[in-house]
Amino acid sequence: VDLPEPHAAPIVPGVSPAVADLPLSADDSEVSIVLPRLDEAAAVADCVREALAWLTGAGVAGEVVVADNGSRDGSPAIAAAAGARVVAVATRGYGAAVRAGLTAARGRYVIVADADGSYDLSGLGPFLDALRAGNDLVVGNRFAGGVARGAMPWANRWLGNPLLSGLGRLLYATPVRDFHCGLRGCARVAMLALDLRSDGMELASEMITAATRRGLRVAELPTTLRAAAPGRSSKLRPVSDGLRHIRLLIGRRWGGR
Ligand SMILES: Nc1nc2c(ncn2[C@@H]2O[C@H](COP(=O)(O)OP(=O)(O)OP(=O)(O)O)[C@@H](O)[C@H]2O)c(=O)[nH]1
Ligand SMILES: [Mg+2]
Repeated sequence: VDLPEPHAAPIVPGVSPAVADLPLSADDSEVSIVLPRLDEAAAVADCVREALAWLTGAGVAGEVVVADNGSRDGSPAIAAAAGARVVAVATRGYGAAVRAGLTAARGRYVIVADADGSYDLSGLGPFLDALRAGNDLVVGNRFAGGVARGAMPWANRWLGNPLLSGLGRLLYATPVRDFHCGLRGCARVAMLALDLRSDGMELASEMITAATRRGLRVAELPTTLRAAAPGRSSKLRPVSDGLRHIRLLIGRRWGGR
């Protein structure tokens, strides 16, 4: 749906040119790959290794940061052994973990990905290219890139995501068509300047709505979704998380921050 820009006058201009021009200090990274993670012992080591291998192979100065709030399955130690910097987060929830990861990250750019094995972390080049080109937020689109058989429950694929992403596109002028994609890149200082507040899964929507309202440069990229690692359990609670997304989309359109 193409509607007029809801907030024609950006509250803050996009910061992308300045971000791309900032010099990197010696101990800085260009890219921090942030993995929010709760009890992903089955998958996290492979995710960390895959991300580190991509950094090395692509010749990119970077790090892998795992943001964990209270995993009880030993996955913090597993992630650290695989080479990640593990950040302990006091507040529960996906959003709290991503926000803490953004704060702790040292990279000019941050690429956020689920730590459940569902995203291909060996092919992050297009995300980095899009960020280097000056986009402030680049969100994956799994429907454009391909969803492997069994990787997404039927109700999420055909009901929840289309309804919520459709509502998001109705209310906000955005190129994003997959509001809940867990693979997304951003310019770190631009994202921090948005002062995101969500603690739960609705942070995925808040990143898009806040960036749009502030006039940042937002883009999307096709991305594939693999089946998550066997043996892990989903953290998504479709009904309550869906309602949190709806409340955020509507609340931020007509008021609030
Ligand atoms: N730190 C932290 N991470 C979380 C929390 N909830 C979810 N995560 C992580 O956020 C990512 C997304 O959660 P998933 O359970 O994969 O949610 P989803 O991708 O919407 O649903 P699936 O279809 O089951 O994969 C995973 O890496 C989780 O480990 C949380 O409360 N704290
Ligand atoms: Mg997942």
